Parts: sequence; C-alpha cells; structure tokens
Amino acid sequence: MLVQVVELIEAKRRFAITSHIRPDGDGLGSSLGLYWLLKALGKEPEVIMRDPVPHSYGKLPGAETIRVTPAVDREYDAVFVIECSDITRPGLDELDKQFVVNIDHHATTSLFGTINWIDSTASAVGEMIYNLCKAIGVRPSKEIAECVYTALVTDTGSFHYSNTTERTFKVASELLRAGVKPAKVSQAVFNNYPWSKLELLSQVLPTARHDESGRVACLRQTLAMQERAAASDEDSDGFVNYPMSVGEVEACAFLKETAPGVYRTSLRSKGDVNVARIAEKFGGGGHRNAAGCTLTGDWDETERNIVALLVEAVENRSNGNGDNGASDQPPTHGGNTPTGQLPPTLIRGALNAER
Ligand SMILES: [Mn+2]
Repeated sequence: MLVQVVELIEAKRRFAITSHIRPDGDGLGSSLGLYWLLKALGKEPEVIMRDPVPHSYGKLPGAETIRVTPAVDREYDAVFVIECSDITRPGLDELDKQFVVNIDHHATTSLFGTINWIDSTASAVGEMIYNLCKAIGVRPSKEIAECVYTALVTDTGSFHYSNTTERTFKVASELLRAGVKPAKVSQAVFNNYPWSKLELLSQVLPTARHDESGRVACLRQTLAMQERAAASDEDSDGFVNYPMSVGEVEACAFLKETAPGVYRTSLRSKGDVNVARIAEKFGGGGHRNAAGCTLTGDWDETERNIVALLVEAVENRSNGNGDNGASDQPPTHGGNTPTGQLPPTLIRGALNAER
C-alpha cells in the first residue's frame, strides 16, 4: 500500500522502474513520472524496459534515459513494476530475485510484489504517481506533470472512457497548473504516427464485420498485412476502436496474428458489457470495457468463438441478468444463453483466411 511505498522510498536509494512489454502511455508515463519524482528526492532511479520506447512516446521527458535490457542486470535496492498482471509481464530475467514493488490500478493483478500498492479506483497508474507525489511532499515538476498527464490522457482515451472520474479531471487540472500543455502532449502522442500505420489501417479496415444484431464487431490483421505495410508492431495500436465508433456496436474484437495461428486479441465494449471476463477465460485480463488476451487456432473458428462470447456478453447485459457492476460472480450459463448454441453467423461475405 501507499504508506509502505513512501517508507521504502525514504529508506532506500537505488531504484529500478519497469513496466510491461510493449509499454503504453500509462506504463511509460507513470514509470518516467516516478523517475522524476525519485530524482527530485535525490535518489538514483533508472527506468529499464524489455522493449524500446514507441515512436509516439519518444518526446516524454526522460524517454532518452530509458535503458532497454532483457534482464535486471544491475544492483538495486528495489524494483518498481508498473501495471503488470504478474511478474513475467515486464519480460525481464532475474526480476523474481529482486525486492519488487507492484504498482497497479487493475484489480486483476496477482499480488506478486513484496509490497503491493493496488488502487482500482485510479483511472491510470499515473493518477497513483500523482498521489505518491502528494504523500511524499514533492510538488509535481513540469517533467513529472507531463509524464503523468500522458498516462492519464492515454489510459482514459482522452477522457472518453468510463474510468474517467471527477478525480481524474482534478489531477489533470493540477498538472496543467504545473505547466502541462494538453495540445502539445496530444500532438506528440496522437498526431505523430508514421505513414506505415495508415498503410496498415487501409488493409485492416476492410476486414471489419459485424454479427446479425449489428452490436458485435470484429476485425483482423494478418502477418501478411503487416509485412506489406512494412508496419511495426505498435502501428496497430488503437485499431480496435474504429468499429466502436459505430453507434450500434457495443463490443468489438481485434485479432492480430503474431505468429501463424496465434492472435493477440484486443477486446472493447461499451457501458455494462464486460469483456475483462472473456479475456480472463483465456489467461488475459484488463478492465470491463478494455481487455486483451491471446487466442490460438484456425482463423475463422477463433473469430467465430470470440464473437459468440461477445454476443453472449452483450445479451447478458441487455437482459439485465448479467454483469451490472454489482456482482463479481461470473455470468451463469444456461437459461437464455445456452453454451451449446451455434455461433452467430457473420454477415457481409464469407470469411477468408486473409481479407
Ligand atoms: Mn493503465
């Protein structure tokens, strides 16, 4: 919890900070926010990551100091692990031998740290880093503020998602007072993509399909598409959101082939439709409205199965017998959503291996 984190920081000196593989805005913004906070306290922090900093986060203050390494290969008093569901998520060898501090805002995290500070009411870990500044008595510098703001604006989908709270805006307002220019951050993060992303999108978007009800959509990206567009792994970030911009669509799956027959899958939903439960069934996790997992198998069958699960999630919600946020029990099977039912057919053309 927070008080243990404060005590540790006050007592120790050399810290590493890391986040998950393929770090995102919250992982990087929070890691660097904490880096600048520790610097302000005269400590010796270092941010280490398994993967390099994506293009869109290259302008974050301190991004150039991040050391890319496959292992925790130096001596530290403690390693802060930012928004990871388990100890393997940072992809760093030797991490399990360290004094680990697990900082996360996902309730699904396993308590793998020696210290675990979990706040599932925080919109982003960035919000927690801001709280840590307050608790430890450091006024957010412009560097801290820019990093934390980037975490907030990316994890809340520019303050669109349901994790956006009154407190999120309160923190954002404090960060603006500390010198953040929202337009500058948004320009750097959201309007700074390489052309290959557009190339890739032009191949992925025609694969968009929806079920008969129009409420569940899916789209896919093959290895061949990525190759043709000469796209990087991060170029597909955010593609899952395009079908969600359609009024009727309540849930969407984006299947991205990362090896033949292996699909990194992003799930999104609106309102009370819970996709985190679906991701958890496959060893993934996330939030009610944004989750991810890895699926394997035949393209069409995998897609049909995930669409069927999304349809079930949407129907459970619509019938008022599913998750309404009041219960943590898994949705009951049987009743009006028999598990043996045939998966719904996708309309608008047959599904080929590559579209
Ligand atoms: Mn986050």
